[in-house]
Amino acid sequence: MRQILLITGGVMCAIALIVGSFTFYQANREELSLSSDLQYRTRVLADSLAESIKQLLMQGSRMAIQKTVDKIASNERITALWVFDSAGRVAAYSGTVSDVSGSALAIRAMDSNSSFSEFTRNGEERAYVFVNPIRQGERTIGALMVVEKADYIDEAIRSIWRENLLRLFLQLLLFAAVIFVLVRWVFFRSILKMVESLKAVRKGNSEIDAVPGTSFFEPLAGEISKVTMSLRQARHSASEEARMRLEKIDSPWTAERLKEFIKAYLKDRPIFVISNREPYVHNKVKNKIEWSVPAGGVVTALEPVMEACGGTWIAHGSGDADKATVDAEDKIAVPPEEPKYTLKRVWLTEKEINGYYTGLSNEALWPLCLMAHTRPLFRAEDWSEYKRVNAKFAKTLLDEIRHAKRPIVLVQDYHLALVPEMIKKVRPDALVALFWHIPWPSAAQFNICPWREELLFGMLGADLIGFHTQQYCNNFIDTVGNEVESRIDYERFSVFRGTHQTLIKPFPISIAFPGIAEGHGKLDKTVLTVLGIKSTYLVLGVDRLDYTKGILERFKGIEFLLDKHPEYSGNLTLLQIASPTRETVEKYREYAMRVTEEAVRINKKFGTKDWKPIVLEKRNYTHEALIHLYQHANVCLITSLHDGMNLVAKEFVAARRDEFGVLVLSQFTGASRDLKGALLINPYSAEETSEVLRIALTMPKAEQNKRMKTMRDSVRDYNIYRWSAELIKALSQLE
Ligand code: GDG
Repeated sequence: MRQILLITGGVMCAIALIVGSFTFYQANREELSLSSDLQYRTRVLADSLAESIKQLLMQGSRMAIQKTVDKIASNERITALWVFDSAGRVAAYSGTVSDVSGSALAIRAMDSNSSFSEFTRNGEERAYVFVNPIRQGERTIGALMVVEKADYIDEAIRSIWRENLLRLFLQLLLFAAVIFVLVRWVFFRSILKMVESLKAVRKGNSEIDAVPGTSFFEPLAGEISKVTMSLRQARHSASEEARMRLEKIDSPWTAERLKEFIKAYLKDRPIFVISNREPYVHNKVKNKIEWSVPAGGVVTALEPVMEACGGTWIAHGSGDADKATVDAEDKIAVPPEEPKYTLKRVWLTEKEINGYYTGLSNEALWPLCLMAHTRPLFRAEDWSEYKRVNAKFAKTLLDEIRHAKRPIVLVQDYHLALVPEMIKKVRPDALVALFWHIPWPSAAQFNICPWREELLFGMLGADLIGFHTQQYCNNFIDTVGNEVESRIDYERFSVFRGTHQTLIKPFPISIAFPGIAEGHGKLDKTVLTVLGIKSTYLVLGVDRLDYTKGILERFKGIEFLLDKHPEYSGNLTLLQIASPTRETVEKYREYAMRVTEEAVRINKKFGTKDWKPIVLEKRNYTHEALIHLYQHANVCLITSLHDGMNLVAKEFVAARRDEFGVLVLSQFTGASRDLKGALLINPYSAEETSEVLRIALTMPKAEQNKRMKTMRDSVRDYNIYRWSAELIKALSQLE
C-alpha cells in the first residue's frame, strides 16, 4: 500500500510541476500581451487627442477643452483625463488621479520633452498612466495625461491560474485513480499471486508447476517456476536422504529428518503438546495487535519440534489480545507469519492464575525443585486451584483428542503434574509422556511437600517421565521408593503401579542447531551502539529475571574482577538481558528491584562519564536480537544457582558461527554435563567467578576455537530434533 501511494504521489508531483510551469509561462505571456496592447491603445488615443487639444490650448478656450475632455473621458476604460497648461497648471480634467500627482508628472514630461508612462497600483486597483507633452513648433504649450484601467490584466492572469489549477486538480484526481487501479490490480495483484504460489511451493503444500504471471511478468514468472521446480526436487531428495538416514544414528538430526522419523514411527498418530506457557502471545500495543515469543526454555525447545511435526499445542492464553485472535474453538494457526501447527488457548480466571500459577507452581514447586535457598510456600487454597486448573487443561485436551486414534500426548513441566493421570484414566490408548524441565530434588528435600503423594500419582499416570539428567532420574526413583507403594524395576528404570508401567529416562534437552538457533543474517554492528557499549570486552548474560539464575552473584563476580584487576576498568561491560518474568510473585518483584539496585551501586562505584561496567536491559528481546548479541560477546556468563539444563548456554554456542568466544558456565546447570568446552564455576564464589572470567578474557584464540568446536559438535549432535525423536521413540516402544 505504501509503495502504491509513493508511486501515485510521485507521478502527481511530476504532473503538478509540469502544469505549474506551463501556467506560469502562459500567465507571463498573457500579461505581456495585454500590457503592450493597453500601452499602444493609450498612446494612440493620446496622440489623436493631442492635435485638437493643442488648437484649443492655443485659443485659450478652457471650456472647450473641458468639453472635449468630458466627452472622451466618458469611455468606461478611462479613469482620468487631464490637460495641463505650459506652467503645469490644470487646464481641464475628468476623473481622479489617485496617488499620482498630475502636475508633477506633466512638468516632468514637459521638461524632458518626451512622453512618460507607468503602471501604478493602489490596493486592488491597477492603472496605466500616460503623459504626453503638447508642442507648438519648438515650444511646449501644455501636457495631456491619460489614465486607463489596468485591473482587467490582473483579472485575466488570475483567471488563467484559476482555470489551470482546476484542470490540474481534475487531472490529478483522474491520474491518481488510474495509477492506483493499474498498480494495485495489474502489477501488485500479479506480484501477490506470484508470491502466494512461491510461498505454497516453499511450504511444500503445492503441486503447481508454473508460477502465474501476467504477460508483463511472464519472463520473471518463467524463471521463478524453474527455481521452484528445482526446490521441489531438492526437497524431495532431502526427504529421501533423511528417510534413508533414519536408522544411521551418527548422521545429524534436522527438522527434515525428524519429520521423516515421525512419519515412519508414528504413521498418522497425531501429536499434542500441553504446557502452561504458550509459544506465541498476542498483545495490544497502542491500537495494534502484536505477537511475541515469550522468554523461556520450554518454548525455545518445543517450538521447532512443533514446526517440524505439526500438531496441536494446548496452553494458557495469557496475552491481552489472545482472545481477539482465536477462532470459535479458541484456536489459532502459528507461527503467525507462516503457520505450521495449531495453538489452542485455555482461558484462566485471575483466581485460578493466583492459585495454580503464582501460588502452587511458582511459590511452592519451583523453589522446592530448584533448591536455591528460597523457602517453598505451601498453601492449601493454592493446591485446590492447582488441581482444578490441571483438570481444566486435561479436559481441554480430552475434548481435543476425542476423535484421535492412539494420540501422542507430550505434557510439559511442573505446572501440569496431575494431567498425565487424568488423561490416562479416560484415554488409556493415549501414549503420554511428561517432561520435567526443572531439576528433581533429593527424596529428603521432596519429603517436605504436603501433597507429595498426589503429585507423584499424577505424574506416574504417564507412560514415560523425562528429566534432563540421570541424577534427576535417580532422585525421582528414590522419591517414588520413599513415598509411593509401587514396584521399581531398577534394570529398566521403570515404576510399576498395578499393571501400569512408567519409564523414567534422561533426555538432555537442546535447541534447533543446525537450524534457527544459528542465525542467518549478517553480524549486526549497531546492536551495541544503540546500547552505548563501546568496551573492548563484552560479557553477556541472558536470563529470565529469576532468582535461580544468580544474576546478583554474577554482578558480584564482575565487582570482584574490577576490584582485583583495575586494568579492565573502562574496557569491559557486562550486558545483562533480564526479561521480565512471573511479576505477580512477590519474590520476583523484590529480586528485580535488588538487581537494579545492585547494578546502580556497582556502576556508581566504578563507572565514569562514558562507561559503566553493567548495562542492565530489563526487557524482552527477540530471538534474532539475542543471536546478534551472542555473536558479539567475548564471554557468555551463566551463573545459575541451579538449572535443569540452561538453554542460553547452548544458544550461545550455536550462534558462534565464527567458532570463537568463551562460555563460563555454572557447575549447577544440566548443561555443564553436556558442554565440555565450557569453563565451569561455582557461582556462589565471586572470587572464583572473577578468576575464571579473567582466564576467559585472556584465553588465546586457538584455545577458544578448540573449546567452541567441541561444544558446537556436541550441541549439533544432540539437538532438539534428536531430543524429541528419542523421546517419541522411547514412548512408542512402550506399547
Ligand atoms: C526451563 C528450565 C531448562 C531469555 N530472555 C529472552 C528470551 N530468553 C530465552 C532464552 C532461552 C530461554 O529464554 C531460557 O531458557 P533456559 O533454559 O535458560 O531457562 P528457563 O526459562 O528457566 O527454562 C531450564 C528449560 O526449561 C528447558 O527445559 O533448560 O533449566 O529452568 O531460550 O533465549 N527469549 C526471548 N526474549 C528474551 O528477552 N524471546
